[in-house]
Amino acid sequence: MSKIMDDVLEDGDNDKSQQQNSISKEPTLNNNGQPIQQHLYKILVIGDYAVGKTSIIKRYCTGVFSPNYKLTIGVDFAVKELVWDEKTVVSLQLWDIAGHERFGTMTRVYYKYAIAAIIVFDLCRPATFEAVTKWRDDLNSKVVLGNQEPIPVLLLANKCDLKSSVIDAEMLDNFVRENNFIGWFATSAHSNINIDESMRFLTSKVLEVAKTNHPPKPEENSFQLQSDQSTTTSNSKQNDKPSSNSTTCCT
Ligand SMILES: Nc1nc2c(ncn2[C@@H]2O[C@H](COP(=O)(O)OP(=O)(O)OP(=O)(O)O)[C@@H](O)[C@H]2O)c(=O)[nH]1
Ligand SMILES: [Mg+2]
Repeated sequence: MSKIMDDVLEDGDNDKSQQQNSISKEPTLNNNGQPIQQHLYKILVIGDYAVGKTSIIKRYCTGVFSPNYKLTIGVDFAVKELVWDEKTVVSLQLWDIAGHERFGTMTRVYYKYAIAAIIVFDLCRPATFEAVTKWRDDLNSKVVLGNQEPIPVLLLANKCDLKSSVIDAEMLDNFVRENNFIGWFATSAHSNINIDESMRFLTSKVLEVAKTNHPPKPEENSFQLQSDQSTTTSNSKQNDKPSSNSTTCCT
């Protein structure tokens, strides 16, 4: 078991669960001699099995897509480092929670310290959309921001590359509004549609939340991740260009 899981499990259910995991590391200086703030945020990626959570994370972090389905067991991690602007570097810890975990007892432990979440469904499997509210309710019952508000959640309608996918934009607009999601994107991990765009949008919301939500001190909430998924760095301005066949989004 990884060190992070040891730490999380040891921590149990104490009141630190109210804290978020935005930390600032030692400031370094940019080329203009200005301090660079480095932030670390824990983001959950949840939704039914086989909707494409792992594929989205892999596409975002490594640029790779695999057509083979290898189900996630328990939880996996990946970290993406974004040069947000000349004074800000953001590391997103993406927690890839197995779809089979919804009824598992571990989700409360996995959700701790998260500052935001992504719920993914499969545009070709209506049942996975019906499960979205259940994932959302489960999330809200297990993690909240420091001010007791729900954490921001983005909805991803994945596999929009498939001919059998059905996108009802008006319905999704209404759904996210009524259910308090921060927005939705039609995505394809396969064809790299709206992956960078959706993550960038989520990051902007996370930065807003972190500003107003009194992030805890680093020593209270510092994680070391150990995962088979590599950490990657990108410059948000360079790498978050719209995909060539960008499709619907609503924020
Ligand atoms: N066509 C298409 N296939 C996709 C897309 N995203 C994922 N897949 C395929 O869908 C299957 C499931 O993808 P995963 O990423 O493993 O799904 P998951 O949500 O992580 O599943 P669990 O780990 O079981 O919770 C795999 O065969 C992927 O290749 C997509 O955008 N388009
Ligand atoms: Mg998976």
